[in-house]
Amino acid sequence: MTAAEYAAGVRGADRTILGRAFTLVESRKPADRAVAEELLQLLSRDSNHNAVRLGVTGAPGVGKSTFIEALGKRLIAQGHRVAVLAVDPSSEISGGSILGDKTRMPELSRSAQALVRPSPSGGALGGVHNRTREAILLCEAAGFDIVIVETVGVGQSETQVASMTDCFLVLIGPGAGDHLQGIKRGVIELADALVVTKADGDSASLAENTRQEFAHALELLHADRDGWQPRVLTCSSLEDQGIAETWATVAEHREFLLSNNRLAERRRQQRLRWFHEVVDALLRERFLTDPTTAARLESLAAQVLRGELTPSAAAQAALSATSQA
Ligand SMILES: Nc1nc2c(ncn2[C@@H]2O[C@H](COP(=O)(O)OP(=O)(O)OP(=O)(O)O)[C@@H](O)[C@H]2O)c(=O)[nH]1
Ligand SMILES: [Mg+2]
Repeated sequence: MTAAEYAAGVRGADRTILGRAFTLVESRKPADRAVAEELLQLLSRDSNHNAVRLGVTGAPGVGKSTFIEALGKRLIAQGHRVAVLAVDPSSEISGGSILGDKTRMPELSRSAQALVRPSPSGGALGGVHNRTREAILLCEAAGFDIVIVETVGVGQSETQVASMTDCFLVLIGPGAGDHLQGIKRGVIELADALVVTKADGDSASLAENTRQEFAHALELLHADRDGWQPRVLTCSSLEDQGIAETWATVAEHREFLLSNNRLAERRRQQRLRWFHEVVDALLRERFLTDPTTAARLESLAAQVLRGELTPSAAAQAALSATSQA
């Protein structure tokens, strides 16, 4: 299939072609990459980039998928088309998947107005480059007006997801305030809103306490991003409480970003970061896949192990050997 044929299918929201387009942009084969770049170039020229790009992160089991299912159902009932991309950083770390079938969002997965897709992260070389941004563009071109990126709080994945979305939600469990120090400060600083999950049954009052603790902690942090004061809410995805309020906060945040062109500026900066990340990934790829480099790295590593060279001297030697090549 040519890039133009892919583009037509994606624009027409043809599920089969859309699925193949996702596979295409994830492919590492040089021939696929060429078609993928042409496709992305075609789509970026004309497609609708006004979709709400929402990032959702939180510790394993905090309730991300259940929350997205509840929110997504509400949004499609209002006439939206919702795409969910689940980034699995464990594929980078373990080579396997810890999300497994836990990305299940049964109703959204069945709905014609929604799309749920796992998005691989990292690569064979352990690089940070993934194809989630490309997947977001495909979803937008296919007419999804809300794109939700779910990631579990492992490794660098939250920072990456925050750098490709307009609004970043951090979900926290009831009682998480007891280990406030244990929650990565950097992640809290990225949050446009914190949502305490499972505010129901026996956990309802604990969730409210946690909300207050985090609201207080945010005040102390003076954590505002471009003048936006992050909100702290509670929700119960099982009882459909606080979901509408959370969406109202996302909408309010969007209005805020649209005023003074902040959304456009944020996306400009994201495109620049994207460019630098790809340059970085390509350099690594080119360097590490070169066969002579591989042999050279192996012998330098042996010298480091024997204590004959310091790690940094060996690294310098590895790089200077390539630049001479
Ligand atoms: N009581 C209660 N339980 C919930 C709620 N939301 C999720 N859960 C439960 O919490 C568990 C984990 O929910 P998930 O939605 O799979 O959590 P997750 O954050 O997506 O998990 P990972 O993808 O594995 O990181 C499940 O047993 C859910 O039923 C809620 O609002 N109230
Ligand atoms: Mg999940």
